[in-house]
Amino acid sequence: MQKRPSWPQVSPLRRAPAGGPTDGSRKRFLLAKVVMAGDTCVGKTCILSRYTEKSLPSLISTIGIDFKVKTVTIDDTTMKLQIWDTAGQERFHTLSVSYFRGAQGFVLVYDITNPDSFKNISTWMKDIRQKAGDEVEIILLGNKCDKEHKRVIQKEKGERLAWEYGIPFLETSAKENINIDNAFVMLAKSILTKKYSLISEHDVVNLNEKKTRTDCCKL
Ligand SMILES: Nc1nc2c(ncn2[C@@H]2O[C@H](COP(=O)(O)OP(=O)(O)OP(=O)(O)O)[C@@H](O)[C@H]2O)c(=O)[nH]1
Ligand SMILES: [Mg+2]
Repeated sequence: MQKRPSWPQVSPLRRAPAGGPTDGSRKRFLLAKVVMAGDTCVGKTCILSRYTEKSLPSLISTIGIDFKVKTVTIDDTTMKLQIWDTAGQERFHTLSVSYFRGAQGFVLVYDITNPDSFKNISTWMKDIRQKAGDEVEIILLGNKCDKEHKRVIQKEKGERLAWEYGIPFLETSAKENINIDNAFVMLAKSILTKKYSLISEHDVVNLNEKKTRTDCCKL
């Protein structure tokens, strides 16, 4: 049986460097859990690999689960994205959705040349809502936009579906490196914006906590 990987050795609580910045500004560090979701073969692993390693992986369908860590800086906040790459094959479905819990963001992918992968987006959305709640940030990606000659899902259909769900949408190509960085930066910004109220004044943030001030902070 496939052994679950352990969580990466990064604490959800991150502190600004000792002494802090000398210009009076406060640097912030956040850790966010992001999950790649969507049918098998839509290109989740290729998208993640293109983003984190600037290359495509040797081609093998994901077995079980894997993760990568990528740091992204947005304004004065450094975000460490812990990105989980789930397997889209039906036989891994239970395992894959079990990793949805506790995520702050999802990259939900279909393949513009595969109508079933587009149809199944509604099922993935239900899984996300059920396991991760209504407050998570999601971006919808129509991948393989380099394969225009094989396109069956028009861009407008993807845009309309995303609009119905109230989430952002991009067409991407992991192969041609189109909109890959954009997608993750957009998602990271949405996570940051949503959680912004938790951050003010503090340089220690746990995105999973409802409050950031503890009793020891009271005068
Ligand atoms: N033309 C083209 N092919 C792509 C692109 N992204 C992925 N592929 C191809 O699609 C196939 C599946 O890619 P994967 O990244 O393994 O798909 P996956 O969604 O991770 O699949 P599972 O791990 O089984 O869930 C591979 O043959 C890739 O080369 C893309 O942007 N354009
Ligand atoms: Mg994969």
